[in-house]
Amino acid sequence: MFVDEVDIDIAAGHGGRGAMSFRREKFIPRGGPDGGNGGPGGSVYLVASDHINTLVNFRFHPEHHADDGKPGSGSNRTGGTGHDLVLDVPIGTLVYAAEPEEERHAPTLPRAHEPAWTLFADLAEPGQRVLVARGGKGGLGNAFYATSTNRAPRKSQPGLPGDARKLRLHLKLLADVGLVGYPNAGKSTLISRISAAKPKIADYPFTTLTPNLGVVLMRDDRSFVVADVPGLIEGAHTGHGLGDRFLKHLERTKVLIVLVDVSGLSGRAPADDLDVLRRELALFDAGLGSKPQLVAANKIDAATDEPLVASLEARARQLGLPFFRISAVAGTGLQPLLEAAWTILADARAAHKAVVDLSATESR
Ligand SMILES: Nc1nc2c(ncn2[C@@H]2O[C@H](COP(=O)(O)OP(=O)(O)OP(=O)(O)O)[C@@H](O)[C@H]2O)c(=O)[nH]1
Ligand SMILES: [Mg+2]
Repeated sequence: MFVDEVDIDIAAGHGGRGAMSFRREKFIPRGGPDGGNGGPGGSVYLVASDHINTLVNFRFHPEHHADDGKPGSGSNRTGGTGHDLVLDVPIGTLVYAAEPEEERHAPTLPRAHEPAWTLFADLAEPGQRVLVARGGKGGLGNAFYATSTNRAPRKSQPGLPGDARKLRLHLKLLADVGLVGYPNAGKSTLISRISAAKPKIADYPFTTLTPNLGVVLMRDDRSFVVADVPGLIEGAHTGHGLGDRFLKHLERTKVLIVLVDVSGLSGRAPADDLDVLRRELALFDAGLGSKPQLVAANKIDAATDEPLVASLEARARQLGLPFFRISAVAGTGLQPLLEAAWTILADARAAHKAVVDLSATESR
């Protein structure tokens, strides 16, 4: 199972201080107490959003704070409320809260470093929202303490701290983009180049025996999940090679990158490889065969036979498939490929969102 997991620290805002103040006006010699209450601190919420699909941004920003409440002031003015903090998380995020660590009095006992985690929320539905840290109450101003016997109380409260806690966010990853290709085409090299995944890479076929997932980060906070699956060969749908049982990992993807080795070292014609791969996909599952495909001619750094590359390109064009020349090892040509994958992905997400929104309106 592939999971994205991240620990974060969140803190709600501190309540504002209650004011200590007395009315001062001309002709009213001893005005009564008029210190207002402090405003409450902002709270922290998590919301399931279909705009993001990984937790990776939390890795870079693991601490989050809502605003503090404003202090009260004279003339019985209550302080302003601190702004709430709303954090978007992907749909499907499980939220665990750390149990407060027990105090251990015996100094010889080591402290438990790993806190106990309890499930706090399961954000399965789009828009689902959960309060994870409540803002602190504002302190009472001195106006509150006035009584018939104490008309000039010199007492106010400082406001209470907001909740602060550690959360563990846990998300089961689903691949957005699938890498398919013959064994040894460079799929694992590519995923290691575009994500933090560290799969085994070697110069022989069937190096990858189980799928690898990696998170690809692009500028402007864009991210997607890519899956590297074991190599496919002709007849995979009848069990040849490692067969097609890994292809089910690609069923939920929105776009496939078909990686074809153009170094010439495989001894096969790249254009034929493309046909075989597409046929195996279609024979496995019609849905998989009809997903958008991008053709990537890999090992372009080692390609010595240009007509071989050109014939692959011609075949891709004939099929109406976008074509990219890349070197997974050298990292060349990768940006246009990733941007093209992103565009298809973003369109698919927007279309999905439109359907969800429509069904929400209809059921109203
Ligand atoms: N020259 C060159 N070699 C590459 C390139 N990409 C991958 N290779 C080499 O090709 C070999 C196979 O790479 P892998 O990434 O393991 O290939 P794979 O598609 O994952 O292979 P399987 O897991 O067996 O299906 C390794 O020796 C890589 O170093 C490239 O762009 N240029
Ligand atoms: Mg591999």
